[in-house]
Amino acid sequence: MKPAIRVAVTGAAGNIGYALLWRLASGDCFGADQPIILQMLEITPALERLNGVKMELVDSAFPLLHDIVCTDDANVAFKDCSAIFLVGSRPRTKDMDRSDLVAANGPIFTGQGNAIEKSAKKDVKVVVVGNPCNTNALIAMNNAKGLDPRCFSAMTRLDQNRAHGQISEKLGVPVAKVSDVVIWGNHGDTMFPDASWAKVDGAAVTSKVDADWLTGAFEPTVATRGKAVIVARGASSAASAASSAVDHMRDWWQGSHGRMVSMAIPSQGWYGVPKGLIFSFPCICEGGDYRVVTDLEIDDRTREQIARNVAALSEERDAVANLL
Ligand code: NAX
Repeated sequence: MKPAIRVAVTGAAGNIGYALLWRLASGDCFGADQPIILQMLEITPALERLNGVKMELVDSAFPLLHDIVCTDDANVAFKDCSAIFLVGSRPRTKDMDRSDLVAANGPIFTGQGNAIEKSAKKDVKVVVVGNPCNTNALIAMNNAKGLDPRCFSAMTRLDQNRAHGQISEKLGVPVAKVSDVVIWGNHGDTMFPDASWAKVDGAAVTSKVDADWLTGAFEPTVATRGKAVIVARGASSAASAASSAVDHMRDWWQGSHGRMVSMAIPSQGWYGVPKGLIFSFPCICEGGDYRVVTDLEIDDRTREQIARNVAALSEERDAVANLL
């Protein structure tokens, strides 16, 4: 058995946390031979709820779960961590627009960025789930300047999984046969699900569906799926978000086996995206690292969609300039 690694989850007493922790503890993310120590962070008023979550984890008797830490101190939560899921943030309420959300959550991620730099392992892998996740990751990364920026990422995997799910339903094939939809940009209204390179059982998806379906149904359905889930369920996506966070980290940790996976990561200028923006690109994961697939020949429409996302993310970045 390998030595246990430390894994932190923030907002661990929340809805996504409740689905995520069990998947981590069961070995779905880091492997069936990799024990973990879960280090769970919450705000002080939620510590009692967090203790209830810990009790249930203990009661689940996971062989791979070697210890559990509950804390309201980010430095304790991130101490010696190899992987961190930044889920906790203030949810958007009806009276808030996106800029209010950015303003409310920004300060959380300055403190957590500092604490990650101070306390986590130098090669830690961080995925930000809490919204607005691209900009929250940008803030955390900029407040941990002693770490490699490649330690930081934000989650667009739920958007990619939603896209694969739509194609699977449309073509009546198991979702495992669908691959390589690319999510470009922001996990937000401008996000662009691009099926140009998507495959179903090795064949191009574009050869199996009408172009009109892609632009008229697929793209808007994927882009508005979060809202549709809220309307139908009366609550925001939680289990699917947790599952996608596991997919994101699992592939980064264990490799994506040649499949393109979408990860929002600090741009190095790929596809004309300004350096440093946290932007979703097609990536291939291998050997505990990712590389961006940089040679896709994109058309004018995709170029426009990328530019829209650059504009939206640049605006968010400017709104938090004082936190960077
Ligand atoms: P919940 O409100 O159920 O849970 C959030 C938890 O975070 C709460 O327990 C709260 O006490 C805690 N928290 C707040 N501030 C904290 C801080 N400073 N440190 C530690 N913990 C803190 O929300 P949940 O449904 O779990 O969603 C969490 C976040 O994920 C939200 O920001 C949500 O918008 C975002 N999502 C992101 C998605 C993505 O694809 N990137 C999709 C799902 C989800 O909407």
